[in-house]
Amino acid sequence: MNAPLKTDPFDINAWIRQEQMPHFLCPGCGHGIALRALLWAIHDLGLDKDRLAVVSGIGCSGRLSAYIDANTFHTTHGRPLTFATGLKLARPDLHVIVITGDGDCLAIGGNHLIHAARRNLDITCLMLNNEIYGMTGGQVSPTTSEGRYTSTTPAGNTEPTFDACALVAAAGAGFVGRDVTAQVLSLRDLIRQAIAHPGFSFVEVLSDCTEIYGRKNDLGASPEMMLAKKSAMRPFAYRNTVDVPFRPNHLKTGVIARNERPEYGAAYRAMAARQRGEEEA
Ligand SMILES: Cc1ncc(C[n+]2csc(CCOP(=O)(O)OP(=O)(O)O)c2C)c(N)n1
Ligand code: SF4
Repeated sequence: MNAPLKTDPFDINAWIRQEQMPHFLCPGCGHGIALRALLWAIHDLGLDKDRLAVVSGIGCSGRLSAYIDANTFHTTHGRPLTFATGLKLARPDLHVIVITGDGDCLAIGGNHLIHAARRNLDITCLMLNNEIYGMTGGQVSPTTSEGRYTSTTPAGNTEPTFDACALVAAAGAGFVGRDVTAQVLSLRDLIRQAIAHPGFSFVEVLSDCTEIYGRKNDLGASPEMMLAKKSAMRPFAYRNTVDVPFRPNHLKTGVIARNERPEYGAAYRAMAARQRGEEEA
């Protein structure tokens, strides 16, 4: 996708289903900022609403697809990548974007994530990492930081966290990046690059669940939570280096990995054409 970026101003209302307002997010929830960054990136790339499909799972993050004025599919918990895979294979002309949470994507849906990355089908996956199951009352997730309190770790989490970007890069994803909601412009630019990448692209958005995670851990209000993450970042692009754990205080952001590999849909269609005897001489 090499078309020039649009220069007219971004108006979020042009991309929001007004009849779905007011939204259900708690005040200060980072997911709203992530939605803005995504829609801004979509605007800048000049995507056609009729050719855009947004697929989400279940969670506060999963709810976001309902607000987007395009083709949207609010699917089942942990399975948005499977729905998106079928959709993209059947309709390669669509831009398919998945919105998922850390629970949706890495716990119940972890297996699907690994195989989506391995196949390298041209889908963009936006994982909103707020370190908790927000929607269901604050249970521990695979990205909950060690020591943090959740409703299922009342004495503090003792499990190590998943580095989702390292996992997805190792599985072969074409494009992997991470950014934080405190930096909406660089997050927008990263999402733009991810959508433009012809292969499986994965963006981890460091989001905040102010109402449950923030309160349980006495982390302050939304601005304090965002600034704490921002101050723990190393804000420059890392290329193919996923060697250092990103916590504590080592939040790598920007483009983390690129793997130039064949895109699965094109390879699949070429194989199907050969089977039909349409192979080139
Ligand atoms: C098969 C299935 N198991 C469990 C649930 C309950 N459930 C709904 S959302 C959710 C967790 C959501 O957490 P996350 O994906 O991190 O999203 P967040 O709400 O934090 O944005 C769970 C366990 C479900 N809906 N379906
Ligand atoms: S419960 Fe947490 S993740 Fe869900 S809307 Fe509220 S602040 Fe956001």
